[in-house]
Amino acid sequence: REPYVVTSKGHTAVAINAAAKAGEWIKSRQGLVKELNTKTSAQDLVTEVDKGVEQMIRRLILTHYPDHAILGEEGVSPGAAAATAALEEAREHEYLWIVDPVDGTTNFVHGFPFYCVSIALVIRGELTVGVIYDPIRDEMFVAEKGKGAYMHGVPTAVSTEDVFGDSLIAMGFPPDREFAQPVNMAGLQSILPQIRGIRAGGSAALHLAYVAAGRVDGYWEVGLSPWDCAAGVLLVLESGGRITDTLGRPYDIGTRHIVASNGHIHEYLVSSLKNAEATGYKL
Ligand code: 2AM
Ligand code: CA
Ligand code: CA
Ligand code: CA
Repeated sequence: REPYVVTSKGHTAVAINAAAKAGEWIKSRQGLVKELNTKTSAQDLVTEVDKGVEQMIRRLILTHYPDHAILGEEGVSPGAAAATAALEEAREHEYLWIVDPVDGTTNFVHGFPFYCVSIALVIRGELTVGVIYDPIRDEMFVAEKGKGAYMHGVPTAVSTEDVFGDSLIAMGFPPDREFAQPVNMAGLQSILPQIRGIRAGGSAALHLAYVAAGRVDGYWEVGLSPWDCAAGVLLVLESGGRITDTLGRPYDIGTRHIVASNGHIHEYLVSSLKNAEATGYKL
């Protein structure tokens, strides 16, 4: 395929260019990681690539918009509490960029080719731009509030599937096992028997992009942070889909437990998760 050509302007162009440059760098470093460290647990990984790429994206954004705020995963202390506190501070800013330099670090480390760069812009509390770039497939997903969502200039649309039994659903297993594992096991037990299949690729952002593009019919995951979801949420909404938390309540930038779908099968997912022995977690 031809390289992605930036036809957008302003904020969106800056986000696309940053995601493209970051993605190229990440791909060039696959298999060459020098510093592999852990954060909250042995499953929660970070490399010099995550940190370096985040710095690069910061520089690119600040070159254009020196007074904008940037909330990036690797600029925040590990763990859910620190993420929530950082968001509370960050959301005061009029222009807030939310950056996940590598979404799918475990995949990147293992050479499993399913990871992406995720960049969102929130203006006065409203999700305005969302860009997700998959450097392996060279797929650039772009959403602009009120203007739709595109992949390489072609509009993306959620699937039209309205039969839960014929649905392909994605989910995620975040590394915080103590918290997420009981929820995931119960959710899986409730949902898998009702549907066509489950996929768990290990990148929250890319799964959201796949809901937007109609490649899966729905997706759920608990224990996420703003940088995992923000860009993908706008992609899904601008592609005609629906986003709530796992109890069916409206999405907010601080929502950690997320359900995304084409809209048609949304209630099946939410009610299955409610029915699961999955209600022990705090929203
Ligand atoms: P990451 O690769 O950017 O860290 C996998 O199910 C998803 O969970 C990925 O999107 C991954 O993002 C995210 N994730 C990674 N560490 C996490 C953590 N400590 N808590 C919650 N989610 C995490
Ligand atoms: Ca991480
Ligand atoms: Ca992430
Ligand atoms: Ca990350």
